[in-house]
Amino acid sequence: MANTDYDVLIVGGGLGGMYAIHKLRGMGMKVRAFEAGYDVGGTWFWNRYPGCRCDVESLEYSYSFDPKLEQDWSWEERYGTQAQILEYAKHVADRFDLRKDITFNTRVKAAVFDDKANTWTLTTDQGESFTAPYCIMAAGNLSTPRVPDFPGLKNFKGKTYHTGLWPHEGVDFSGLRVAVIGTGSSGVQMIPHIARQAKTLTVFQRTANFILPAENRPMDRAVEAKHKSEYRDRRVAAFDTPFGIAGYPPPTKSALEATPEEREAAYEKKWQEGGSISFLYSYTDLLLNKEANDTAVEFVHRKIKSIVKDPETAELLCPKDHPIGTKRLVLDTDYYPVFNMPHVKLVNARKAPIQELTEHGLRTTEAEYEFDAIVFATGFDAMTGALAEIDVRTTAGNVLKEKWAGGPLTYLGRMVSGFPNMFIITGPGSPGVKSQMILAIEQHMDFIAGCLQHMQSHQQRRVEADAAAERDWVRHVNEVADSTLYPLANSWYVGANIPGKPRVFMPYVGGVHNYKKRCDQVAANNYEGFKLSA
Ligand code: N01
Repeated sequence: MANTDYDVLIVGGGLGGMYAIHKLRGMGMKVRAFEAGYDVGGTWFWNRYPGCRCDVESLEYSYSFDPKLEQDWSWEERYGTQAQILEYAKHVADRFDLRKDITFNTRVKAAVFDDKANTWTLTTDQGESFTAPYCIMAAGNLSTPRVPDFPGLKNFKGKTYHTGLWPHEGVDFSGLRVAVIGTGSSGVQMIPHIARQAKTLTVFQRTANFILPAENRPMDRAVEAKHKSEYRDRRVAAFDTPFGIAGYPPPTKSALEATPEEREAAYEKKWQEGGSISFLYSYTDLLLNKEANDTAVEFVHRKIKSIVKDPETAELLCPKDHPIGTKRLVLDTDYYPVFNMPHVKLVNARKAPIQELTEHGLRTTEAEYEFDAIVFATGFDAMTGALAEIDVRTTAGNVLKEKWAGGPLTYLGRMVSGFPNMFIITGPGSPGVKSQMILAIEQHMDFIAGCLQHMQSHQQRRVEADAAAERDWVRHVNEVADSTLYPLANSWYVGANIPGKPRVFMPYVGGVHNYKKRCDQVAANNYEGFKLSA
């Protein structure tokens, strides 16, 4: 028998699910969330690899819904560590008593909409079922860790790890011969820490990434006090920016209008400041014009070559196959200097792909290596992976896996036509992953809450994205992406890291400012593009 005590069921107890609980409870709704981990925190609960921290500054990366929470919490560093962000999530859970509405250690396996009753029934891996009128997917965009399907995976006798499933007791690599496969954000953050412990470290790089200095440092309390005194205005101003982060004056000039000397000075200043938004804000057209972008690429190549002493390694570390900023920029502390350490080696896994894992290590097309431990920093089945693991369907015969077989289709990243009463937080087709994620979570959830309130006051019980509105939105998302350089990169934004995944540009890169305006308009026009009915 399904438990029918609830108004809304929520998948996920990360930062999205947590805010959903708080918001809906405030509207008098009965909610239940399901979380696979044993506590809150989502991404920050699972990704405990050494060096893990956020690449958005800690004063920005936090909830805005409670001004007192903003004032009471204090961050230790310019960029929050995984440990402190997890502490923050736990603090929020305690402060707002969120855990009482979360069932932990539980995965949702199936979600079925009853087209006649207008209810969702969620079935968990614990064999329980829950039924409610609405369902909110807050399952995360980078929550399905992926280890490539290397032959021989089971044969390896040493230890294997994935950054997204890191052991909670930590790992001591002292004295070990370690391999790291992958040089995205996770690999780059972790590699300097492992290099400090391991006997030898071999990094398998398939694609060189653009890596900028984070310039992390302990929190300057004067900066923090000023920021806190301006929080309300800054939170509002953030919605007027492309990435949902205020405080960076937008560029006014094309890179091609500047002289080489001016460009050099501008890029150098940004390099010293640290951070990715600041660097991309050097000029107006870095993400729009290849020639403009090339000027920044050339600057970063020179930087790499000035840090890494071995010319062959330095050359290999210079990204050449995608424009800067079209894959998620990586922020580092001590990454490039690692390759000057005698016990660290970089292997070109593009020229010599990994063929198989062996009993004692791995074999590429060129050589065989022996390791005590292999770390997969190989990323996630991004944006659609978490929902693909749930059997989402309706009694009218719609199956989400089938609908999304050619890539995700959504209206505003919020709903999928044919799947009434199911909302997604920071879904594909929204700027979520291209923005300050917590701001996105709050904006999406506030929109959903507004919609539910509207429905309540109009005695409506069913809401669904209109198929034509969905088609138009997907077209718009693609047009915007195609007007930028983003599609030129083989990134997880297009699913390129998952063999066989359809190549579709998934996030909306028109900016938080444009997206927010559009959502506000939709709400003001009685949820235009959504079909609401009794
Ligand atoms: O994953 P990735 P990630 N052989 O997909 C390589 C967020 N995040 O966990 O590029 C060899 O970026 C793959 O190579 P290629 C952030 O949004 C944020 O690092 O596909 N290599 C790539 O180098 C980030 O973008 C933070 O050619 C293989 C790597 O594995 C997102 O999470 C910190 C391979 C995967 O990189 C994902 O980052 C961490 C193979 N068979 C993560 N298969 C911060 O806030 C894959 N690779 C700082």
